[in-house]
Amino acid sequence: MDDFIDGLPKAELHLHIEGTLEPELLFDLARRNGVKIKHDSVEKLREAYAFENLQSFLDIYYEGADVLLHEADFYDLAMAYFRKASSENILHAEVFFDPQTHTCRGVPFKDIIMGLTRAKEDARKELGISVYYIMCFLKHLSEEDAIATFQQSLEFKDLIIGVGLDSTELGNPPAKFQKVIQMSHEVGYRVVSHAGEEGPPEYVRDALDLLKVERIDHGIRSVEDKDLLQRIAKEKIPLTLCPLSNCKLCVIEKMEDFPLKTLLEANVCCTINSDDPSYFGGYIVENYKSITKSLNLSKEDLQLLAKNGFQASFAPDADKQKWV
Ligand code: ES4
Ligand code: ZN
Repeated sequence: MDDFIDGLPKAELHLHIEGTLEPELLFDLARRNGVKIKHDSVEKLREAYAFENLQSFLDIYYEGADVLLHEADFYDLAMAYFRKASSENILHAEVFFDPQTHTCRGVPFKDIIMGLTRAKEDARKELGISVYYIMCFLKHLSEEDAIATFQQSLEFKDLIIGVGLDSTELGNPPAKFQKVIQMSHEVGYRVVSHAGEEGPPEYVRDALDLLKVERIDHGIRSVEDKDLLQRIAKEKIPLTLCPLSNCKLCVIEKMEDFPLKTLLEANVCCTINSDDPSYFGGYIVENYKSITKSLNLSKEDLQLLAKNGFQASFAPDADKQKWV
């Protein structure tokens, strides 16, 4: 089964590039940029990766991102991920980045997007992977801040396929970002949002009704609401699920509780993804292997999940036909 998973052509639709920052690269960049870090070794830093909930993770994750300062840092970060992704037989990746995490420290938007774009082009040439970037607005910041970020992005609109919403969910409902998401639709950005990770099913419903999102990132708490589940299936709204993430952030108690079977039985388009692999103990292959073992999945289940990844992507139909 492990060989089957390794060999399966896969798409990655839910991955935060800042969440691929491995401790080794973090220390290299800290040295290169003269940034001080709290932990004094790679091992000590890894030991700190024990989380109680989403917020306890986010605090450490934003601290880690402090080492990213220059165009070359974003290039190195993304290139390291694309090499890893290619080694796991990922053919297409739609990658989140959080500009506000960096612009608030004085990093120019241009340096972020140019470093990422140079990596995307090299990944296509050297590894044959196709990559899109999705810019996320941080939910714990104000909508005004998101609008300012949206404005900054317009100069680079052709380099960004769409927008998403991530970071602290509880207390930051979809309604808070209605204006900036409306503006995003108007300029032709595709729209996705994290919802129903820690937040209730109502947040998923509001993401659909108020924000008109095309995909829901996580969305597992939708299983608590039968009508919502039926709607997600009927409207073919894909969920980008991240099993190891949900375990590490205590959204579920153990992998056996991951509600994949309930979702599949309700005919929901499920995809498997890695979220923040450096922090959650594994990349996409580990996510597939973990659910396969805990939920006793068949090869047919795995084939469906991998195919859904391509179908739910923003790639043109011609590319999808090539992949599935
Ligand atoms: C995230 Cl797991 C998760 N949830 C929400 N926002 C995020 N940003 C990075 N990882
Ligand atoms: Zn995420």
